[in-house]
Amino acid sequence: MGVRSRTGEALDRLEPPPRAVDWSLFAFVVAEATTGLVSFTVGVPEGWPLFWLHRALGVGIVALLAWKLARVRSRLTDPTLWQRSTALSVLTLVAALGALATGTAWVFGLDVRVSYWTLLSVHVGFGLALVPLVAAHAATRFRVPRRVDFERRRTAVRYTVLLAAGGATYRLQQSVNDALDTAGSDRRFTGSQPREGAGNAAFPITSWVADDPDPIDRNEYRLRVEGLVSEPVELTADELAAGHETEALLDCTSGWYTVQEWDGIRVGDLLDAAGELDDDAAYVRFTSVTGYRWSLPIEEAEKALLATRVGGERLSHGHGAPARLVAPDRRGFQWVKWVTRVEVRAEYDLGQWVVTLVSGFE
Ligand SMILES: Nc1nc2c(c(=O)[nH]1)N[C@H]1C(S)=C(S)[C@@H](COP(=O)(O)O)O[C@H]1N2
Ligand SMILES: [Mo]
Repeated sequence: MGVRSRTGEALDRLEPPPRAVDWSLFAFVVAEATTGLVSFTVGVPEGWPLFWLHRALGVGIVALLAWKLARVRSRLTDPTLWQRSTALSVLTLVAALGALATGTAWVFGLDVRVSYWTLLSVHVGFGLALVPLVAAHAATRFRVPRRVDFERRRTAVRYTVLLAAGGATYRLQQSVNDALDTAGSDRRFTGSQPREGAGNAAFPITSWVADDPDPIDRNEYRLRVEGLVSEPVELTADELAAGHETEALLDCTSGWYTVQEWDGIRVGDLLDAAGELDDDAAYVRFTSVTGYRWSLPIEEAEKALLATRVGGERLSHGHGAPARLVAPDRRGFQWVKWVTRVEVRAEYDLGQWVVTLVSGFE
């Protein structure tokens, strides 16, 4: 028996029953959206398993989709079998292939940009579109899953093999990157690609949908430090240029990272300037002139920096002048630009998740 037919046989044995393939596809897509979104909040290397899981699940979807397409092919290719729901099925397939293709191209280090969107942002777009499409598609063809479809031992073996194969495929892919020395070989564990050089021009300006304020007049600028402090203060831009330096890595969820020397004032020193902290002080909230905001637990905030300079240059407007938050180990979207207010608070700020998406809209 040849290697080919033996692999084929192994694949056949791995193939779940049709209903199980359908439900697994649904579950895998939901798991992909979840791991993908959660990964956006992970900036420390210990978070790597989440990124591996996301990639392994993606390889699993390729296998599931192949089994599914082999089964339903005629429903798509034979016009006499077309139904109203076929259009939705095709749309779902297109989104799935789009997400898989962009994800795959991204891990191989392909660095095409669609205007200012990176391939990774396009991947996220396809992925987010896929969730409601898969849900609607499942609803039109709903079949209650049966216990026989998920017979316990076989199911456990199947999905373990599927995910392990996914992980192995990803490992193999990394070796290919290293051997070919593609842009993919410099990626961080988050998948982000490097932007080299020092200073304002070395890395892109990245802002959310409508967060685009007018340049702030340095002489009129004041930073308010307030909240649960005994002596709220206002500081000028010059007072923030305290000469405290730190090297930190900015990793944007659109798929790039840069290591820069940042210069400014330690947030701990900033808080000292505002007197004593209240006993309830637990978070520090950084708010932009646009309303964009993020909070850090107080111990972490004290070690963070409010930067006025990058790579030896005064921060440019686009990068958040006069002052922006530098929060090591946090993803880029938490590094608030154009900070005008630092507030000590007792409570976690749930609203920040919404505000960062919609700030800047009038
Ligand atoms: N006020 C404000 N701060 C912001 C943003 C924004 O849209 N508005 N974008 C964030 C995102 S998504 C990233 S990755 C970094 C990018 O910083 P840069 O534009 O200096 O590269 O800023 C963060 N700070
Ligand atoms: Mo970002």
